[in-house]
Amino acid sequence: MDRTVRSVEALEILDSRSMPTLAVTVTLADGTKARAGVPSGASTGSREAVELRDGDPERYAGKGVLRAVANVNTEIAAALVGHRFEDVGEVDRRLIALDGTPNKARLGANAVVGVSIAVARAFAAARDMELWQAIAASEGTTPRLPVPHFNVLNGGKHAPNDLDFQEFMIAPIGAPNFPEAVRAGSTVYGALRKTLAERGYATGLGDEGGFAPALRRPEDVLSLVVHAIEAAGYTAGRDGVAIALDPASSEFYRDGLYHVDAEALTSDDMIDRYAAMAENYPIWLLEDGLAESDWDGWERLTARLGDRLRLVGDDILCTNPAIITEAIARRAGNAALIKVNQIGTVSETLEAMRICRQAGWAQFVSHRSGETEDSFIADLALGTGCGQLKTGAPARGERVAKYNRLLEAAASFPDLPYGLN
Ligand code: 2PG
Ligand code: MG
Repeated sequence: MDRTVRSVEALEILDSRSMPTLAVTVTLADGTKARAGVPSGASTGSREAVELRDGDPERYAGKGVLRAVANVNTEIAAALVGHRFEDVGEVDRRLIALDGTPNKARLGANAVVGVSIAVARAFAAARDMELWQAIAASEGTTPRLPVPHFNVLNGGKHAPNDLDFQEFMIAPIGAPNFPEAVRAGSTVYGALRKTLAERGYATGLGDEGGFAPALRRPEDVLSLVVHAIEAAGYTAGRDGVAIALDPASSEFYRDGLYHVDAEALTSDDMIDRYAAMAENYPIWLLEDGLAESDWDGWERLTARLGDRLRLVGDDILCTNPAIITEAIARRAGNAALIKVNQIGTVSETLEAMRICRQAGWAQFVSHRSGETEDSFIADLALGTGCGQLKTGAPARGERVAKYNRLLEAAASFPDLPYGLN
């Protein structure tokens, strides 16, 4: 195969929230063509790589991405076209150097990540490999179908209700295989819809496809989700379907206090509250339980609950290898959320995951609340064998695109193992 780049082209498309984003197409000299759609978050970490938006109030309320598109079609294309590259890492290093900032603010992380993903896909296709196979080959990892974490109830910035916690996920850890995990997710989702309707709650959806009823207390939601799991015929817990939470607490942390349902709580109050929740409900994972700036709180949370719960850092870590290294040293959490656009290139994402693996930290591959039909993260989770993926409800095209990609892999490669790692 010839890894010479023939063309790199971007255009402005829409994401699942009706906001502009980029589609990038990369063509290699041998004619191989690959495309990428760029995701976009709403509850973003302050140290994330920077999305470039036009700021022109006349178009999409300033959210247009024509400058990022132009950066791909001019500067980035000029730096890549006609050049032959060894691997995605070499392309990514070229992009990082061309950008010249520590957070991809000049060219835009949305421009850079679209090119990086399209290149990774093109290089795999040119080798006649599935993308996940190419990732596994480059990382020396064993592919594994991840436990899907379906976000069935939305709050926070992802829904117009008064629920402060952002995500209530169901994780069929006990399912015998990936297709059965998807069936469990869909069945519990249906049971939850019925439960909500029976109790007079609306069943409209939030940004990630979960229901967005007018509930406020996180414990009330947990009771409903447990009820739905059991009504669907599953065991609530790690043997069957467990619960994972992403409160996205940076969003309700103000002046050193966590504002949850009209209460103002200290870090230690929050830790007590989580300990009680873990006691009373089958919760196995807590993401962003404390805020991105509350490092001392994270250390205490980990000392208290790290043996019982997977404590995943999202906003606090931003998929950033340097910050993850610091958190490992400080024992702040025991797992990292992995979002490609938070750091901005495929190879830096793989580096973040490598650092976690070496430290015995789990990695939780994630979508963004604004998505396209791009299914890169399904291949990333499968190829690295990290064992867990969250990509929203078992509903809506941009969410099921990822689950369906894994159903196809499970059908084509029946020997792939399934489950947590
Ligand atoms: C999160 C994500 C994805 P957003 O907080 O984990 O669920 O949300 O993309 O809005 O940052
Ligand atoms: Mg999060």
